[in-house]
Amino acid sequence: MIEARKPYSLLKLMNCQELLKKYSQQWQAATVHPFLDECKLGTIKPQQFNTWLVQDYLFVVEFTRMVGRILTSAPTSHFDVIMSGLNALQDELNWFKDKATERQLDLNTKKQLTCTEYCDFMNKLTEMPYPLQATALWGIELAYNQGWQLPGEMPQPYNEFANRWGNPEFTDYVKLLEAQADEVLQDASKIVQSQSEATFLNVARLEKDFWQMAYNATN
Ligand code: HMH
Repeated sequence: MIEARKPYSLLKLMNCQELLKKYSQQWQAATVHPFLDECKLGTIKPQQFNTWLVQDYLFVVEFTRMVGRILTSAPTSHFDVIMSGLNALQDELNWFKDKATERQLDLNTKKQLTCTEYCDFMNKLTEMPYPLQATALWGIELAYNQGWQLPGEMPQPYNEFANRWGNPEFTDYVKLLEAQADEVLQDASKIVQSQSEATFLNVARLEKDFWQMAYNATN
C-alpha cells in the first residue's frame, strides 16, 4: 500500500522568523522593558544605568569568549560574519572601559546572579551542536539590536548606547547571523531543532532577567 504523503504543516521547518512568531510574547518581554523606556524618557536612575553598564561589560567579556569558541564548530563559510562580530567586540570592550572611566565605575566588580547565569549558559553552549550556537548568537545580538532600537531616538547620554546596538550596520550584521542560523537549522535533525528552540527561549528569558537585574539596582 502506498503511504499517504504527510501534510506540509508537519514538515514545516524551524527557522529564526518562525521562532520569533511562535514566541512573540517571550521575545517582547526580552526586548521591551521599563529600563529601556526610562532611558528614552531620560528618567532612568544613575545607579540603575551604571549597574547595567558594569554588568553588561562583564557579560560582553564572556560573550566575546563564546564567539571566539564558536569558530571551533562553525563551517568556514561562516567565518567572515563571525569574525566581523569579533572585530566589533574588540572595539566594544574598549568603549565599555572608556564609558566606565567617564562615570568613575569600577569594572572589577562581582557579577550579579543573573549575569552569572547568562555567562554560564554561554559557556555551556559551545559544547552543544553548532545550530544551537548559531541560534543563540543571532538571538543575543537581535535582542540588543531591537531592544535599543524600539523606543526610538534617545536623549543624551543614552543615544550613544542606543546607537551602538541600534545602528543600521548592526541590523545588517544581525540579518547575516540569521541567515547563517537558518542555513544550519534547515538541515538539523528534529531533536537539534527542538533544542535550538529551547536555546532561543533561554536567551529570551535571560535577556528579560538582565534588564530586570539592572532595573532593581538601588546602589
Ligand atoms: C545582556 N545581551 C546582553 N548584553 C549585550 N551586550 C548583548 C546582548 C549584545 O548584543
